[in-house]
Amino acid sequence: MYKLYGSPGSGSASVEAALAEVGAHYSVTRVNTGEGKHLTEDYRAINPRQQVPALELPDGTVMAEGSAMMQHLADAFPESRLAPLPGSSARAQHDRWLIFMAVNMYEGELRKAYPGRYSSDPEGAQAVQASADAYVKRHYEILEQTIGTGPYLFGDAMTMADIYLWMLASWMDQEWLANHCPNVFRLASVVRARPRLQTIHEAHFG
Ligand SMILES: N[C@@H](CCC(=O)N[C@@H](CS)C(=O)NCC(=O)O)C(=O)O
Repeated sequence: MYKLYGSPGSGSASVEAALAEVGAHYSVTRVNTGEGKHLTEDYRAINPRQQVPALELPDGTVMAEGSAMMQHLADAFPESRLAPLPGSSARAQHDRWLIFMAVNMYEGELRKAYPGRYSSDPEGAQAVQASADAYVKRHYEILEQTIGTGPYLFGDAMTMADIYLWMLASWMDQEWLANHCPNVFRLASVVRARPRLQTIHEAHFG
């Protein structure tokens, strides 16, 4: 049994969706970051960065970093075919784009969400947010060129990278996305419509 620590609308959405898609037995423990529930000593013992998601594996070990969880779940449930085989060049491309999203786009979203952490100037929040917004959008435009005819990043087969992109895309201004990145917009809509993901989408992003 997997135990996911997550918060509505947060980076735990992609891991919850991945757990559902692979057919894992899992539970979700809500650590509502909007209410500061991640700032307790009990939660620090689970994730020293006091962030969600955190994932307890069936053997009781705990991991952080959502993108690593996605890779782990793909490998732990190979029959779900949610990532190419480890060691293949297709897998190298899959991991490349998954990490591209995690270290650039998700990271940029954090600068938009927590600008005070990125400037010692109390007046600096708006500038941090504006440059982060441009940074995130530049990476969406790179991804947009990569998708091609789709419907997924790698053609007909959905992978963990698509689930991750659905989550990130749900954080974006939908009008901007539809106008500037129609391939990403379409991909996210296709992922959202998958039977196992519809209720998860509703619960996280309404
Ligand atoms: N690098 C981490 C980032 C996790 C993260 O920043 N989570 C946010 C929610 S989306 C969080 O817990 N925010 C609360 C905080 O940082 O105080 C990952 O990819 O999993």
